[in-house]
Amino acid sequence: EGLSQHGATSPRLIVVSNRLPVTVRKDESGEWNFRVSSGGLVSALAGVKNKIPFVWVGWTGVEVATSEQDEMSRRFQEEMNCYPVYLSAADANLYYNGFCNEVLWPLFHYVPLPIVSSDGERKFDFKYWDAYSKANHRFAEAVMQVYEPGDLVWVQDYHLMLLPSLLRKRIRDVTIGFFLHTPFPSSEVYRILPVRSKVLQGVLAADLIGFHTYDYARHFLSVCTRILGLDASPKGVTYKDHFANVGIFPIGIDPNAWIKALRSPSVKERILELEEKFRGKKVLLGVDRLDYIKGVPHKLMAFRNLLSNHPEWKERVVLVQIGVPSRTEVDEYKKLISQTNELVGRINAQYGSVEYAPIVFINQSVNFDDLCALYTVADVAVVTSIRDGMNLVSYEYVVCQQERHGVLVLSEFAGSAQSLSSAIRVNPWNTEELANAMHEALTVPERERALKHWKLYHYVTKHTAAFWARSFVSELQQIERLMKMQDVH
Ligand code: GDG
Repeated sequence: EGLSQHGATSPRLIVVSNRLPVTVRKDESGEWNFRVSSGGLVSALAGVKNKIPFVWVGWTGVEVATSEQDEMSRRFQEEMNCYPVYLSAADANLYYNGFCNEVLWPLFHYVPLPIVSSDGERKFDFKYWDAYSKANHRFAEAVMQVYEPGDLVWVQDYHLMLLPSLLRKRIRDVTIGFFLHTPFPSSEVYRILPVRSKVLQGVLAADLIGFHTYDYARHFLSVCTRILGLDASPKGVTYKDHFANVGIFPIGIDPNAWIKALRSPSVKERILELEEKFRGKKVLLGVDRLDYIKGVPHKLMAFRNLLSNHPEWKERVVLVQIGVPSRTEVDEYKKLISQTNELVGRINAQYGSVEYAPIVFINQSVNFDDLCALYTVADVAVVTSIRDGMNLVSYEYVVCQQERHGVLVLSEFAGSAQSLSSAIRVNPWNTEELANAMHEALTVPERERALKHWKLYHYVTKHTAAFWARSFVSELQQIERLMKMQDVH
């Protein structure tokens, strides 16, 4: 146990994701600064650390001159166990903004490609595809630099769908896992993708393909049958003599990080300040990256209906909406910022007064303490995604509501709606229904709130990020063992 077949070192988990969990920036003196970020994947992997050591491969997020790369790689490796992938700014733009975020992201969230883009050109640009393929090759080369026989490779998300096959070509018996953090769409939407077969074939070289929900897995399997004509069973798909297992691994959060923060003096102080600020008012809260999949305009319009249908709420309810800037180089996201600002302005102008602005829109990221405090003081959290792989905000709100038992309004199009059945579930496209749900949420009696909360809390604290990572990695290890046994025979 603990020794790889080659005896020297124990096998590691090589995690590959688009970005490393580190923000790299050049300071004024020209020195590179590294700041480790505390993303969801980081806390998830903390849950497997004592099971298997891991290293991380990913893009730096910035262009680094060739002359500086060796030194940077050395620092990454020594300080953080990370192996950077370098991309030129031009390639990164076509790969990341282009193929990932203008093609795959919208399509996987049921937003089909526009017939013509704003500059009158065809939307699907093969330059994007070439850059995507080139970037995936770069990641494959980076993994090859790190890989030692016996290591497991775990590829994350839609940015790297060709990577499993590129690795398989280089190392025949490598064990590869792939996890998709977004939804996987129905075959009728997926088939729009001009390079649909190539993308599928890329992923199918993995040994285990994981999704958040049963529906995403089901869509994937039927796409394999309908587009590639493959035999699929609920367990997986065979493609060219290789069996790709398919599994469902719903991600979660690290509840303890939030529970601990809620006990800290700085968060407690922030809670008191916010309570004072919102005294006499109910608080609805939205926390989203400013992405069109989050349905922020849908939420604002429903909130407007709440104010017009229920004038009694005037001056007595506030919607605090965090909209963290995201992918601001992509046209659709630029449009969304101005639409959101305009809608907020109009609603505040129509329903506000000298003392009262019904919507507080924060178009910035807030710090962790503030976020904890906001989750705590909010009477209702409103998640209105038009599609969302899972949606961790809904979970975070639940763990911060242990004392107050706030109510969660949750879109049925978020993956988390599959498990959080005690939320008030809504169709965000039905503005009137969403407005009614907000009203209902604001008026649920305490006994009912406590019961609903208890059920939600139970789920969120059990299905954690660490549990997700552990389940995926143990399944992958089991598959590896089975494969080795078959090789022996
Ligand atoms: C993708 C999928 C899937 C937000 N604002 C602030 C802030 N946040 C943090 C939240 C939460 C995270 O960002 C957002 O996570 P979500 O899961 O809600 O959404 P995506 O970013 O779209 O993530 C999603 C996820 O991958 C995991 O598989 O669930 O469906 O789309 O943790 O707390 N954090 C801070 N300030 C903010 O202003 N500090």
